[in-house]
Amino acid sequence: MPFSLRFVVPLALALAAIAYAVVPLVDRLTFQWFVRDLDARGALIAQTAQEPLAELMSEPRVAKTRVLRYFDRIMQGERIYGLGFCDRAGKLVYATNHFPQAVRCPGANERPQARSLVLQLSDGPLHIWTNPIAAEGTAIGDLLIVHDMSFVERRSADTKKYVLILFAGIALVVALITMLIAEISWRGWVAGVKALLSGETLLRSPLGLKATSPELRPIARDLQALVRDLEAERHARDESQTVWGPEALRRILRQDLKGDEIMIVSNREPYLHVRRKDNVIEIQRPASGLVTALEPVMRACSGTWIAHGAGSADRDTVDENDHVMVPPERPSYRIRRVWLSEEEEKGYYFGFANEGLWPLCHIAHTRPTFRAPDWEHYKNVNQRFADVVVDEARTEDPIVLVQDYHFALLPRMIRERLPRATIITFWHIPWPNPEAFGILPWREEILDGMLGSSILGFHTQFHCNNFFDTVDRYLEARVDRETFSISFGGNLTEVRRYPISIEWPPAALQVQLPVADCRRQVRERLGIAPDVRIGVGVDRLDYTKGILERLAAVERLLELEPRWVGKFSFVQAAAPSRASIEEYQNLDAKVRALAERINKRFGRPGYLPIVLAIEHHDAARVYEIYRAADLCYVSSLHDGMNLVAKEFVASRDDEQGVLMLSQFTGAARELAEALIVNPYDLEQTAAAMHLALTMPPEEQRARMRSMRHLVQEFNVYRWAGRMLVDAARMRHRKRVLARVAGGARRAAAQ
Ligand code: ADQ
Repeated sequence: MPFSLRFVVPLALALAAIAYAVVPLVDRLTFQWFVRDLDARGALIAQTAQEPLAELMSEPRVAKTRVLRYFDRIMQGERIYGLGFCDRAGKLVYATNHFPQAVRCPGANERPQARSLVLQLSDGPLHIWTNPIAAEGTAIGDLLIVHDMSFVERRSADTKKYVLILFAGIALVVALITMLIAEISWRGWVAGVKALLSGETLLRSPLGLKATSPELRPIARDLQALVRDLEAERHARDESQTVWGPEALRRILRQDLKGDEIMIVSNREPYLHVRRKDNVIEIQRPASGLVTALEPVMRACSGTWIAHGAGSADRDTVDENDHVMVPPERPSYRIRRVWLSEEEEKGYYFGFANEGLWPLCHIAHTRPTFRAPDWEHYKNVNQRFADVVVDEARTEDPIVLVQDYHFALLPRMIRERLPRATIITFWHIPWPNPEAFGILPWREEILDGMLGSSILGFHTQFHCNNFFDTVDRYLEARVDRETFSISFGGNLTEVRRYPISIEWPPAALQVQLPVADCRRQVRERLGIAPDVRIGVGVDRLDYTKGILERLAAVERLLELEPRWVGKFSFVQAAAPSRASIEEYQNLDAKVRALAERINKRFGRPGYLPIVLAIEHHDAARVYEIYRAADLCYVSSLHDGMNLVAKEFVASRDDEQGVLMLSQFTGAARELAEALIVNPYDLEQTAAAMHLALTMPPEEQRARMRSMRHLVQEFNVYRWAGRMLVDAARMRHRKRVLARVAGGARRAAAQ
């Protein structure tokens, strides 16, 4: 049955039944009204006729003709059928012409009283009003007033007709209004479900019924809560039972994402082709946690990794579509290289990303520099990458993993071209508070760009909360801290915490010698005597890492505890980074100068308190340094996570060594057994260094064991896996709701 008839047919039947019941009732009522009306008229006529009749009747010889003339006068103008007068003996003594025979006088014994009677005759009903007439207080007879009631029948038939017409009219109007409301409600419902499917209105109402009647909302809420509960339950069960490794990622791809297309966008590529001086092309793999985490995903799904082609031989190794298959030993996925001119790289990467957004997001007291031309480059490069994503996408709804602050605008740009894509953006650095972020001249654009994402990830809940506050402050968006989501411009973004980690077991650990050998080798290489204890710091040479504060803490230790002079050296391995930026050049100079000053002050022949190794080391060498250390100090002034802390823990399979960790790192929220310090507080950090150097081996073991357990369990595969599972959950929910909406639509059309 068509949708609208479902409302109209029962309505019409109900109204017909009511009309059927109402018409006889109306008929009876109108008849009674007329009878009462005629009674009143009869009484009035009788009252008027009382005196003249009494007078006429009191004459000794009543002249019949006078009585009848009087009767005729009464009948004029009134709808009276006949008049008669009965004497007390019950005999009709005077009657007008046509006075019906059937009308009888009251009996002689009846008490004189006014009354009415309806007589049903063959040619219609008659109303008879009998009214006693008195002369000087004595009843002398009864006046009979007969009204023809056939007009009542005619009027009753008319009334029936009008009642039926009225009901038909009401039925029509109600049906039209019902159909109209049903149509509007239905459209609203469909729009609501559609909005839900796009994920937009999760925040507006549970099922996103922004244009829908509120009655449907509880159903929507229940449906959504059910889907969410089932997902959460399965999710929690799966996550706790999973052994997180590359195989777990492959299983998620196979089972949950079932061959969905996956793309990664990052500034850095997972493999660079570099031309050596001897003209041989070499493949380099940047030591980055991100590559470690995402490569198994790419290998398993044969996806596409889009990145800036920065290697000197990158152009020589791609095909005509700028693709190169990797990994070289067993090609299973492709890199799509994006070429940037020197000017573009300067503006987008060094300029806006690293001189603007990087210091903006890190509270390290280095002022950001914002230049309009850099911003233009940033926008253009983001647009270039968006074009490439669209160009590479083989499906309408790929999963796109956007990495880091280089691509804040990209999610929105992709969303505009591929509205059904699942875009997961991960922000690897901190998110500042709204005041700090507010100085960015293009803050709304950056937030808008990021909110094109389906899921936006940060390392800590603190950064998520800062992001919520910032959006709340600067955009007209709906922020829901209960469901951790933001609704903006018709798009819903879930904001989630995904603490990044390292692979477990780390590949670099497989090639390590025993700890004692590592210590010996490092000492030999760096010229540190066997009886000198070793502290290490491993970082990119970046002002956010607190390297100056770290060296100053060593100096303070040597001042406060002179017994460590000659007995403690701090090795600072620092990989040069972003060296074309002035701030980084200054830092390099400052670090070298400070180390030199401390070494001059406390150094002696054969002993340097600070040993600088400012160069890039391969991962095996970094792990060797970790294993040689008595303590590792991570002193970041602000850090999204900090993988060095986790690498140090992972490297110590001997369960020895102490981690000193800045409270301003994301890692400090997970590695509670580290010595958590404020890197700005030199007294405190010097004291912690002393504590670390004197910590009994059992305590070191207990702390290290607990941290190792945590890093093992919360490794980088879990980080990537949780994002993929959330993407799968989101896609699954959309499909379920699409099916529900489709089912409802089909049911309505039947
Ligand atoms: P980074 O700022 O680069 O990362 P971090 O997490 O510490 O900081 O990672 C540094 C990596 O570089 C480590 O893997 C380390 O081994 C390596 N490294 C450091 N010094 C090196 C050297 N001299 N030679 C060779 N390798 C060296 C950003 C954010 C972090 C976040 C990561 C991952 O700033 O907060 O943890 O992304 O999301």
